[in-house]
Amino acid sequence: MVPMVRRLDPAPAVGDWIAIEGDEPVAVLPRASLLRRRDPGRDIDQPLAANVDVVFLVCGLDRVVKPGRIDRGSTLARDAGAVPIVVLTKAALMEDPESIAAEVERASPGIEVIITSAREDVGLDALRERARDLTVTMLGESGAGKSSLVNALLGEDVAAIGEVRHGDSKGRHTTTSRDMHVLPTGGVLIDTPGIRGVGLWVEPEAVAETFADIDDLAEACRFGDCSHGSEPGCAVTEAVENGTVTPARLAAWRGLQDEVRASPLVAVSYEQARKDKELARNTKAAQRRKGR
Ligand SMILES: Nc1nc2c(ncn2[C@@H]2O[C@H](COP(=O)(O)OP(=O)(O)OP(=O)(O)O)[C@@H](O)[C@H]2O)c(=O)[nH]1
Ligand SMILES: [Mg+2]
Ligand SMILES: [Zn+2]
Repeated sequence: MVPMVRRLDPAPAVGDWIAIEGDEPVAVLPRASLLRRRDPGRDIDQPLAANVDVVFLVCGLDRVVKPGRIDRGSTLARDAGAVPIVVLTKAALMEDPESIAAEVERASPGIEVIITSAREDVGLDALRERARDLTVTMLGESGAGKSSLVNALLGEDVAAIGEVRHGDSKGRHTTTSRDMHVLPTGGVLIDTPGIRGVGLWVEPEAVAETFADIDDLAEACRFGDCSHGSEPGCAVTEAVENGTVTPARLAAWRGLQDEVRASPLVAVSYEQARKDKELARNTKAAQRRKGR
């Protein structure tokens, strides 16, 4: 470990590569991607991990698996150019984990779901396969079983495991820092503290990728600016009517779209685009004047 004696800009996040001179960190190397969420307290982004290829969205089967959480996590991952994979944990506690997996696949089409149990060694090889030679980070509530997976995948107890509360299965925020572990089977696994909410700080494109099933349909609407309400020739409403898209899925898509469009990041991008345009206009005008 190299101590951060000098303040670096940007501040390094887990997963960053740092240039070192002597034994002093001097720069954060350019990032391929940054997984981030909206800071719970302020209108800025909070980096979660850099250079991530895959995000395991870890959900404990000892509590209700919420499609909304999966869509949000998936959108964060897509924004960072990473592939989201739903990892259902503690399978042995459930009578029929496959039915939950099928429900998740129905509610969020296009996402892979892996059923695991750290204790009974279920699904661990599938996780190792997805992680091979890649950087993987885990996202999930406290008590979901992230650190237990880390230990099971590594085959040794490196991460502390916490108890969950009886009754609601809530965790106690056992993991408090973001730690990297190199897997003996190849790849790097980042354990993270449990997070309750995932506020989105993403480009609208990330929502479109998460909801690719609907987004692709929308291309076929008769009107380019179709609001998928009562317009004739709307491919989205048609898909809801014939059952290809569930009303819940459509509502989830609209909800995240509205949220992202109203977010400060998009406001900043629009403002920047406006300024860029204005600058381009002024530059052109100046060039024309000079040419006269
Ligand atoms: N029965 C069973 N319990 C499990 C399994 N995996 C994890 N648990 C239990 O779930 C609880 C929480 O596990 P952790 O691995 O600490 O959860 P975490 O997601 O790392 O939680 P935070 O660090 O607080 O975010 C512990 O009591 C574990 O023993 C499993 O496969 N089977
Ligand atoms: Mg943990
Ligand atoms: Zn439409």
